[in-house]
Amino acid sequence: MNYNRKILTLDEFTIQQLREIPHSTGELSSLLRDLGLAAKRVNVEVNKAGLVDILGDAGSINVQGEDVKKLDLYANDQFMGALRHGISCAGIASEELDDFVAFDDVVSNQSKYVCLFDPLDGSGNIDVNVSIGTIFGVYRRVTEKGSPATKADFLQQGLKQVAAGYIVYGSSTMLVYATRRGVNGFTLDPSIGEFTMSNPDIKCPPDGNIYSVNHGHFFRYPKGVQDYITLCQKKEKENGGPYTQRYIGSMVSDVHRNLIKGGIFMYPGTTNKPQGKLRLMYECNPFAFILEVAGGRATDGTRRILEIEPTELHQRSPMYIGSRHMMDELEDCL
Ligand code: P6P
Repeated sequence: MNYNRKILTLDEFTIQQLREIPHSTGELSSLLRDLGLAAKRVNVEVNKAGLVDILGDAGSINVQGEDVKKLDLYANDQFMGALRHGISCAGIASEELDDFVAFDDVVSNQSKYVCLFDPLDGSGNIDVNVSIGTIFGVYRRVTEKGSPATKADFLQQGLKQVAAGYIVYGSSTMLVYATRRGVNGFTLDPSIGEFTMSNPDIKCPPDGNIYSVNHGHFFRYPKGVQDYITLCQKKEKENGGPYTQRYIGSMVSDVHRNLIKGGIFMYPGTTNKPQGKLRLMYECNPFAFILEVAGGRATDGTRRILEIEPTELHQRSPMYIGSRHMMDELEDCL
């Protein structure tokens, strides 16, 4: 009997999950709550980003006499700080930091997990009020507990993720995360300051008619990609209606929309950048994990994203991700 539990908050949900898994230590639930706390703090700053210009640009002193930080760095500090002061994370790697950070204190060295994240992806869109997001992936450390985390704990295949998710700071602020048990979405309710469940058990529609790609690079894409884009422009879907092109230029928003409605997102390699732009460890792997749990697929054009053996923290990868039937169509062209 759920007493007085009309809408589960993120904390209530993670604790409910914890109760359903015997012998669970609760560390993953605790880590997800830490991420939710950081997300709420970042959300406050993102929502007033437009005002910063009035109060002074990044690097200046605001009316409270505080240093105004670039939002990317502010977000990085919030996520790193929340995880460092929690009980579940031995260290982090971030798009904003050259190398990983092992927290190296008694509690953190006993922690089971490490976290990789892009603290504020698409931050160039802030100035024009376009949605942006945070992307994260969580791995069980592979080195012995009791010692500081090492690079080996971070350079793991995406398959090894125990959880992955994102926060989209958009018309509403949503936190979506996946474990092997499913994908669930939570919307921030400002009236209580909690993420509350809004999209239980998200499944990616097996087909769709939305394709997301930057057409400006068309003539620098591989021929197979050009052929697939042309197919989308010419073909009528069996379920009726043409394809439609939607590209926000913010990966979290584009992939979130396609996850919910069905569709395909492509960031291919080009003649001048064969590995594309997106980062494997904290952009491609988390979304690939989420989409596969939701029934979609994600490849680099030849391999499953989650099977790529990483060699560098910041390595890039071409990325094709979305509804499985659309991914099949793309692969026929590739
Ligand atoms: P382009 C944002 O900078 C980002 O990393 C992703 O969020 C987004 O999908 C991509 O770059 C957009 O890149 O080259 O199309 O502007």
